[in-house]
Amino acid sequence: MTETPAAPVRTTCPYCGVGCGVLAETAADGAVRISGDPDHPANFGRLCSKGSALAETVDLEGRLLHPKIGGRESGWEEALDLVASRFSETIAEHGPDSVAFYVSGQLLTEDYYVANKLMKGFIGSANIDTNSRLCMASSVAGHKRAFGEDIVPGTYEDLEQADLLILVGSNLAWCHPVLFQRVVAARERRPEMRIVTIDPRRTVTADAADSHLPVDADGDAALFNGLLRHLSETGTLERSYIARHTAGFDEAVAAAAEWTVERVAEATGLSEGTIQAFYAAYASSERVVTVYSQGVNQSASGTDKVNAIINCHLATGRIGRPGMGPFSVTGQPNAMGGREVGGLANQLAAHMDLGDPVARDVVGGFWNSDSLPHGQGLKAVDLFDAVADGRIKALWIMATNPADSLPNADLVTKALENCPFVVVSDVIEKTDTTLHADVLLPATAWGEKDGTVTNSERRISRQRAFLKAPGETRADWWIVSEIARRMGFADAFPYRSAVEIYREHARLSEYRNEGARLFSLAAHANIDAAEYDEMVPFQWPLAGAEKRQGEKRLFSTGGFPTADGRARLIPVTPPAKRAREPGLFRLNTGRVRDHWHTMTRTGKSTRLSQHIAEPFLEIHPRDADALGLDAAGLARVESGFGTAILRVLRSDRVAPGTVFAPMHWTAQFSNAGRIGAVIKPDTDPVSGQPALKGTFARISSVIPKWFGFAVLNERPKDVPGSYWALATAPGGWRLELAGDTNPEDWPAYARALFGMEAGQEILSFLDESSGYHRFAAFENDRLIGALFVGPEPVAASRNWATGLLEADFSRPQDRLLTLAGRPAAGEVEEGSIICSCFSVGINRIAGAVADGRAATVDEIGAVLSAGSNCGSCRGEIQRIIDHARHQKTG
Ligand SMILES: Nc1nc2c(c(=O)[nH]1)N[C@H]1C(S)=C(S)[C@@H](COP(=O)(O)OP(=O)(O)OC[C@H]3O[C@@H](n4cnc5c(=O)[nH]c(N)nc54)[C@H](O)[C@@H]3O)O[C@H]1N2
Ligand SMILES: Nc1nc2c(c(=O)[nH]1)N[C@H]1C(S)=C(S)[C@@H](COP(=O)(O)OP(=O)(O)OC[C@H]3O[C@@H](n4cnc5c(=O)[nH]c(N)nc54)[C@H](O)[C@@H]3O)O[C@H]1N2
Ligand code: SF4
Ligand SMILES: [Mo]
Repeated sequence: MTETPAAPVRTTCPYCGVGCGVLAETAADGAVRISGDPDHPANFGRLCSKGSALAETVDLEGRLLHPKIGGRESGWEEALDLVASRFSETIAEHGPDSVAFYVSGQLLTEDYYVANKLMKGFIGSANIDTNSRLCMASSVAGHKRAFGEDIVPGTYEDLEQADLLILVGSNLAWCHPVLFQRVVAARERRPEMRIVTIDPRRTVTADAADSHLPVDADGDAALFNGLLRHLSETGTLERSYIARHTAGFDEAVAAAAEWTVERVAEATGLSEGTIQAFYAAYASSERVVTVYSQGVNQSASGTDKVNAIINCHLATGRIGRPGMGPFSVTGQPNAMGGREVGGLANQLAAHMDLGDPVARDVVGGFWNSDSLPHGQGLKAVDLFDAVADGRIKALWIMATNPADSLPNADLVTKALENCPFVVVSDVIEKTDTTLHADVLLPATAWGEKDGTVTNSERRISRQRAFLKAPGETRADWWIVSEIARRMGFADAFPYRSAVEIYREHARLSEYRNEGARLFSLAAHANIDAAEYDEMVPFQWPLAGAEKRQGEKRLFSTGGFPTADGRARLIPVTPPAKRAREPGLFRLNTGRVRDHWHTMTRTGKSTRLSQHIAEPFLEIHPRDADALGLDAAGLARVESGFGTAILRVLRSDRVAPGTVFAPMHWTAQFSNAGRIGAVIKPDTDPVSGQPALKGTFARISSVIPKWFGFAVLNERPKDVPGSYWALATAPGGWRLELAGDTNPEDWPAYARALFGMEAGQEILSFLDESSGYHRFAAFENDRLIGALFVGPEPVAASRNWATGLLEADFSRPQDRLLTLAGRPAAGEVEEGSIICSCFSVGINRIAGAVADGRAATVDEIGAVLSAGSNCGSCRGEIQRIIDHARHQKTG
């Protein structure tokens, strides 16, 4: 690693698939400054709340810095030798299919390429699957059925140029915020543009849209089948495109024939008028883009939903032209790169398929190996079943946290416990998955590693290191290559730098590729280290000079990578609607604005942890009343697979009979918030993607003896109680608590929680008759901890209380005030934080509207700064303004 460079380093955000360019500067004292790269074509300088807070996540707190065997630091030699020999022995004894890799769309392309090459090319098994199975598998399968290859035909500009932008199962405002801001800005420039969201839940994205279709869960295939019928009945078809560039039109229309508006209304719960208006808008807008994400993919009918959407674009020829096309937005920063190297268990490499004997011959020839497996490997859910039942005897997990993110996550945890040999490569020492590892391998993290990633629009960008690799951390590709060498495959894994791997990947993309595969990086087949260092973001295909180069859009004039050059329309049979069973709720899961997946990185940022600090269950007030769930009470969610306990959030943004819970909370942050434990492991029959949004669960009220809230200057070692949820806060931690039994000695409980010695001085206010108790302890004019307890959910102001952690307590009278549970008269109580860049809470925003200082989002920005930096909260600010206005007039 070279000296830390002084000039800003151009790199790419490690979070979502928008793939924003980032400028990273490191000051002499090591402080990191992050800003958006104005020259990057994904974001033109913008960053969302997560991207803006990246500097807060690069510290070494909690990092895995040394290889460990059974918890003991072992050094690299011993760890690598052990992993290689255990894998080799297991294969020798039980065959290649007794081992597996489970990898991730958060690996860089170079890391991913070598992992895939080792398993499929040399170990000779296809048992490598990736968390993309949980994320993009249905889109991959749908693309392949329609186009012959896994290709997103369009570009981000299309979303800006569309007259009708349809968002299906996508909470773009929170999950792809910079792309969403580009869309909103485009609509401001072109008011004729319309945004429609299709989501059972009224999201912040739906608030910003021109219309929201609150479709019943999994009504999507019926809705788009009905659209195809409507388009064909009304003659809104592009006959010449259908005739010249597609096959299967008649069959698809025949399958859609029965989907009259009345039937669609039944299947979707939408009114006939709403459906007709949507169909009419689609028919009359030439420029239509349909964006889809996890509400489409993570479903037992996911692949069919994808094809039902694509069918309508093919039938109207609205594909590959400006402002037109189906558009699958990818989740992870390198979901696309992983697909390009073939990381899924049914793929091979460079967009070739394992099932294709020619492809096996091509890739086997290129890798100089005759060990390539013939059949597909196990897909994620099946793979962990095979770990659980002992078929897989050695497992290596890289850059993913399956103990939380897979469905039936308690079974996954058990499988890891029982597996004879588990290796985990991660950047964080303690996760719910690393806890079960026999060997831990420390990887370099974002900011320390070099390589490439591909975003949703086929754009490849560099991630570049700007920090020294700490401790003994090593690049993921280095770790895999070292193991491969030790397993006897040294010739095939000679890599000393990322560029060598990228070059090989580029060469394979063009090897024996006579245009049959659109994925090509041929122009980079001889890229050298200097060119790789200077690489600017580009879109593939990047075939040779005379061939297809950096095309923004594909397929406007056909040219599909199928045997006959035609796309396929796929007949779709929507799933039968499941009748509601009494007592069962449909559990929908997904994301919140400021957290990333299992929170190993965003959970470090106090700014990001303020927006939503606790796992919650969003439930309609009518259902909540029927179940006796009070606001801010606790609810138990049970499915027969597992249980979670979550804070009740009463809200009419979810439909009666349905509930929503975030996917992010793990056992590291809450004792009962792991929603993955509750999820039924149903999968899409075509793609194998789990239906993570459709488990039926029972909900009941949890009535503890006491509720508590605490702020602490240090992370508590052990939290006694039946419920807890922990989040970082400025100057320390905040902790939500509940218990089924009252501690015998409350002051002793508080001391233990604060990490104090028995008998150390503690301020307390005890009211045995009411059960309301308060405690605070200080050291050197600083608060160590404050605890508020009561028989009902604690009303103490959270922001005021967390603010105490950084306050000066040199005056004794201030110490007593901490027991009040709220700010002194005259101080503003923020309420929950909306703008995480400037820590502005809901009460201050509503206050500025109420007293007439601001009436628009921009005016709020002018008076309070809120929403004026990254802009991720602008939708929520608009909602607060609308609500405040409504209250004034109503
Ligand atoms: N803040 C944040 N952003 C992220 C991530 C993150 O962890 N945090 N993760 C990234 C990743 S990996 C991914 S994959 C993306 C995911 O991005 P999105 O797919 O936008 O996010 P989700 O919240 O998983 O789900 C989207 C919506 O699908 C809806 N939905 C559920 N069932 C149905 C249905 O049957 N039909 C329809 N039409 N909609 C339905 C849900 O109500 C939800 O609002 O986000 C990426 N961006
Ligand atoms: N219920 C429910 N479950 C879901 C979803 C849902 O919507 N609902 N969504 C699914 C989707 S779309 C996704 S993508 C998955 C995501 O789920 P996961 O992939 O399990 O989640 P992450 O927290 O992103 O895990 C990444 C891990 O890699 C580590 N890491 C980070 N950088 C590096 C690196 O450079 N090298 C290595 N070796 N490790 C690194 C992190 O510390 C972390 O432990 O969750 C899925 N699970
Ligand atoms: S939208 Fe946000 S999370 Fe996604 S790449 Fe851009 S800055 Fe990162
Ligand atoms: Mo994802």
